[in-house]
Amino acid sequence: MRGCDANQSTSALFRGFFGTLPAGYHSPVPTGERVYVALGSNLGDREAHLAHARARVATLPRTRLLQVSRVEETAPIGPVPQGAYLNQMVLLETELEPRELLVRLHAIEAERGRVRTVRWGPRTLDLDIVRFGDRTVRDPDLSIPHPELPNRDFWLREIAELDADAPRPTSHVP
Ligand code: A4P
Ligand code: MG
Repeated sequence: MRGCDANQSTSALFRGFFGTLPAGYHSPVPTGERVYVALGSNLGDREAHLAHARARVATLPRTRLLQVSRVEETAPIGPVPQGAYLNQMVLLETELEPRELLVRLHAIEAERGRVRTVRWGPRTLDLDIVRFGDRTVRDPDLSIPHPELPNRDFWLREIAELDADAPRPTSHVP
C-alpha cells in the first residue's frame, strides 16, 4: 500500500544511516508504475466476472493491487444495442511492461470466455489499460492513455475516486 510499504521503510533506513542511498543499491521490494485498469462486463454473471478479474490482477507477477473503485452500472456506449455494463477501475503497481500486462489481461479475459466478435459489442469481461504511469504508447494494438478516457464519465469518476481515497488494505481481495 502507498505510504507503508517495506521498500519505503528500507530506503528510509539507508537514508538514516548514510544520508543517501548507496550507489548500486537495489530495492528488495519491487516498485513499479502506477497503472489504472478498467474492468467492464455486460454478459452473464457480471459481478462474478469482475470479482474474477480483481482476484487475478492481484496475483500477477511483479504486480500489486493497490486500490479498487466502486462498481457502477452504466448505460452501454457505442453503436451496438446491448445490455448495461458493470464498470470498475483498479489501480495496480507493476514492474511489467505495458505489452506484458496487455497479454496477461487478455489471458484473464479468455478465462471468462471472452469472445471477440464485434468491436464495442457485448462481452463477459473487458480489461483496458487506461493509464500506465506517465507513459504514452500509440501503436495499432496498444494505445495508452486509452483514447476513450476523456469521453467516459465513469472512468474519470472512478479515477478521481481512487486518487481521492486514502489507501485501503487489499490483502483479501474484495
Ligand atoms: N488495445 C489498444 N489499446 C488498448 C488499451 N489501452 N487497453 C487493443 C487494452 N487494449 C488495447 O480490444 C481491441 C484491441 O484493442 C485489443 O486487442 C488491444 O490490442 P478488444 O477488447 O478486443 O475490443 P473492444 O473492447 O471492443 O474494443 P476497444 O477499442 O478496446 O473498446 P473499449 O474502449 O473497450 O469499449 N459501454 C459501457 N457503459 N461500459 C464499457 O465498459 N466498453 C465498450 C468497449 C463499449 N461500450 C461500453 C463499454
Ligand atoms: Mg477493450
